Amino acid sequence: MKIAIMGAMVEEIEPLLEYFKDYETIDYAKNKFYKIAYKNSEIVIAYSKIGKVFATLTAATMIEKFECQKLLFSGVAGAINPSLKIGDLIVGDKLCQHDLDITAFGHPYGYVPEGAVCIDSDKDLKSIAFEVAKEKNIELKSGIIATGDQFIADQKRKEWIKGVFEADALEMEGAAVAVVCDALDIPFFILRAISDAADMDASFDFDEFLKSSAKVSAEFIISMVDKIIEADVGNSK
Ligand code: 3QA
Repeated sequence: MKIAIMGAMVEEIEPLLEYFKDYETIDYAKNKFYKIAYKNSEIVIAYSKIGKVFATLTAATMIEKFECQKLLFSGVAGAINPSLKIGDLIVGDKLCQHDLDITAFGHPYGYVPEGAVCIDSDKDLKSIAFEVAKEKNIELKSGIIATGDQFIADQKRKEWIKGVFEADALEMEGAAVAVVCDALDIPFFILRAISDAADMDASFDFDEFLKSSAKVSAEFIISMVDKIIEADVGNSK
């Protein structure tokens, strides 16, 4: 099986590369892809760079060029739900684009014709995540993640996103990955550890907690990989 693990920023994949160590580096599409032979499988790791466009390019490349059959995203997020504190983990049940707006034509926020406001992530990968959380006694929350090409450091914008999308956390790539994987029929999983509260202190907190929260997320993803491979034993490659 071929599994893609994606982040947006280098800090989000560094703990993965440190863990897997032996990788082949492939330059493609002005980016680097790190290929690892692991057990009977292959893992491809990359960070896309920030935002929906780069995330779309990288997710599509992972699937179309590197032939990945499942995609896991690991990274950090801003919290909307007040129960989420810095370092807490959230799985994206549903992903939506908070900055997609053709409401002038009477459509809801986040919607364009032939698209959907929200895209569901893969149930099987989610249940593996909750198994891991249970075994390791890690608290894992799940909820709606709102994606947009904006770093949110503003209480008002955050409240707006919460009100319109009922979102629990926000970031800048998840929904783009969801659109690609949904279109290409690739099971995907979006995991984020909270780095800030998307309010006026967001940029300070972000700088301080990016690395530590990215590590929390990456470590959780690592503990999912073996189970994903085991669960797929029936499938060749
Ligand atoms: C932020 C990163 C982007 O990939 C989305 C982190 C955490 N808190 C957020 C918030 N609003 C939106 N997204 C997030 N990621 C990139 S800007 C900082 C770049 O530093 C999730 C996320 N409040 C560059 C140094 O010059």
